[in-house]
Amino acid sequence: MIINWFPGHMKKTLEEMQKNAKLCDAIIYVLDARVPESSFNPKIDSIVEHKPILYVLNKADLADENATKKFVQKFKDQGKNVISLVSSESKSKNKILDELKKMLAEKIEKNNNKNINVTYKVMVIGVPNTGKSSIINALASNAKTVTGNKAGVTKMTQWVKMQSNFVLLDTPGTLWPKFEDQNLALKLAFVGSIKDDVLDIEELGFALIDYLIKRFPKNVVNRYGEFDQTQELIEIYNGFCKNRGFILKNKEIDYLRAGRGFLDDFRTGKIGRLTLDEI
Ligand SMILES: Nc1nc2c(ncn2[C@@H]2O[C@H](COP(=O)(O)OP(=O)(O)OP(=O)(O)O)[C@@H](O)[C@H]2O)c(=O)[nH]1
Ligand SMILES: [Mg+2]
Repeated sequence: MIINWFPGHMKKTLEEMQKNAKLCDAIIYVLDARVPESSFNPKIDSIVEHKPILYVLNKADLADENATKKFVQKFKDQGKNVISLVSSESKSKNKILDELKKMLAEKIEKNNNKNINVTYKVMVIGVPNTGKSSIINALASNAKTVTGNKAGVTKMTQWVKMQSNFVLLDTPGTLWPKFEDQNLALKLAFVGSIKDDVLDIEELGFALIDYLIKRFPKNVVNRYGEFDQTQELIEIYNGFCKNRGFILKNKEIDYLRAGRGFLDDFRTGKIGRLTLDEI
């Protein structure tokens, strides 16, 4: 399976982002804490490089706590403004606001001294499904954006007001035209940043179990039972499918349901809090 997903709306969004970046005072770059480096979009980096950027490692509740701490430290060592977050937690709002105010302190002070009441524009960007709209909703005063547990929910850019002197620009998740590194693409597919409709779910589920057995064998055993390492992978996989009841009426394995089931288990944290990028 070769993974690529770069529909027309992403190209358009990247062009719009380029224009909006010029108008914005700051950027919130939402990364997935399970893939903090794989969820960097090389196309975005060049668009926003001259702006103050707050990197948010969102979905920290699904990632390995220790790995998140290390990634946050690594980014800080690179001179980045960075926080980790669970968008639905009530403390998240102030955590982001405090950082934005710190980043824009000079500008805010200048404007306050001149007695000018300025509204600061912040563009929220990132690959699909990292929680951009959820974060905006956590920050917004009333107007809400649509969120959903699949990639490609936000279709258009949209300004949303905040209580403080900030407006936020929600943007659709964007990827890039070609994944040179298919292992990286797989990780993005596992966390749900690539629309499932463009993927072969049967194959993806199998690839996920293959990956997890190699990286996190203990978590796999805890969730799906002991397995014999000397067996062929397909035998092990079939065993897990049977353990989880992914069986058709004719007693054959239901590979589609299995693929969906294993992916869902991973994405909802049932296999454990796992960070896929290595640190
Ligand atoms: N576990 C967990 N789920 C989250 C968190 N933040 C968002 N989600 C869920 O992740 C899914 C995607 O959230 P969205 O806010 O729609 O993501 P998005 O980045 O706007 O997605 P696109 O618009 O498709 O690019 C939704 O099901 C959210 O409920 C978080 O901190 N933890
Ligand atoms: Mg969205």
